[in-house]
Amino acid sequence: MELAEVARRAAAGFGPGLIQGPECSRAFVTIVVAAGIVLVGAQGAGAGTVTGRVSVTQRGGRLLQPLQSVLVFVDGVRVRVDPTQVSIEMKGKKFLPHVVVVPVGSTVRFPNLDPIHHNAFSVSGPNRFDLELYRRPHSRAVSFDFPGVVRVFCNIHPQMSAIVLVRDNPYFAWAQPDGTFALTGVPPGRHTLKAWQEQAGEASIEVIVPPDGEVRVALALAASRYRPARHKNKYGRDYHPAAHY
Ligand SMILES: [Cu+2]
Repeated sequence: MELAEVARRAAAGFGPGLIQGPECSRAFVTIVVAAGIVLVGAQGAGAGTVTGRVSVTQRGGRLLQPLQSVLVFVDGVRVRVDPTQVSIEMKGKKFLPHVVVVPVGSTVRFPNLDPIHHNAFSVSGPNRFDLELYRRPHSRAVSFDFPGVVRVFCNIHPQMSAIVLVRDNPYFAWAQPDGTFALTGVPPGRHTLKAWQEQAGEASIEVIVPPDGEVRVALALAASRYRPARHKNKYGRDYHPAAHY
C-alpha cells in the first residue's frame, strides 16, 4: 500500500465523524502528547510511532463501544523480548482474565482457586498443552514458545475459556476503550499492522513507519459474522451432554 493510501485511511480514521464528544478528543490529545515524548527519546535509535484508531463492527452494522481486549500489533518482525510471567486464575468456573498477551517464551500460571478440579488445555498448533487435573491450592504453568493465538479450555467445564496471545516482538498494545492506540519504538520501514479481537479475528494494513515521527492509521474489524461455536474437549470429542457444569 502506498503512503498516500495510508494517509487517506488515517485521515478517514480521524475524520470528524469518528471523533465525537469531549472525551474522545481528550483521549486523542493525550496520545499525541505521549507519542511526542517518546519520539524525543527514540530519534537517535531511528524508531517511529504508529498511532491510530481501531473499530469493531457488530452484526447489524453497529460499532462496538467501548472496546475491550482489542490488540494492535506489528506482525512479521522478530525482536527478542524478555519473557514474562502472568497468571490466569481458575475461579468460579472461569479463567480470569479471559485474554492476556505475552512475549514468546513467557510463562502463564494457572492457579486453581476453586475447591473443585479444573484442567487447562489447548490444541492451538505448536503451542498445544495439557496441565491435567488439579484443584485448590495447586497451580500449574506452561510456557509458550511460538507466536500466535492460543485458545485455552478446561476439559471438564466447556464454558471455561481463555486466550493467550503470544507475540514475537515488543510492538503490541491494547486499544483504548475508544479505539485509539499507540505503538512506540517501531523500526522504520514497511510493516504489516494487525488488529485482533476475539469475535472479529484479525484485520491488517500495511504501514510505512518513518525513521522518526509518527504514522497514523485506521483499522476496521468486523465481528458481524460471529456466531458462538461449541468447542471440542481435549480428545477432540464433544463434551458429555449430561454432565453438570
Ligand atoms: Cu473446569
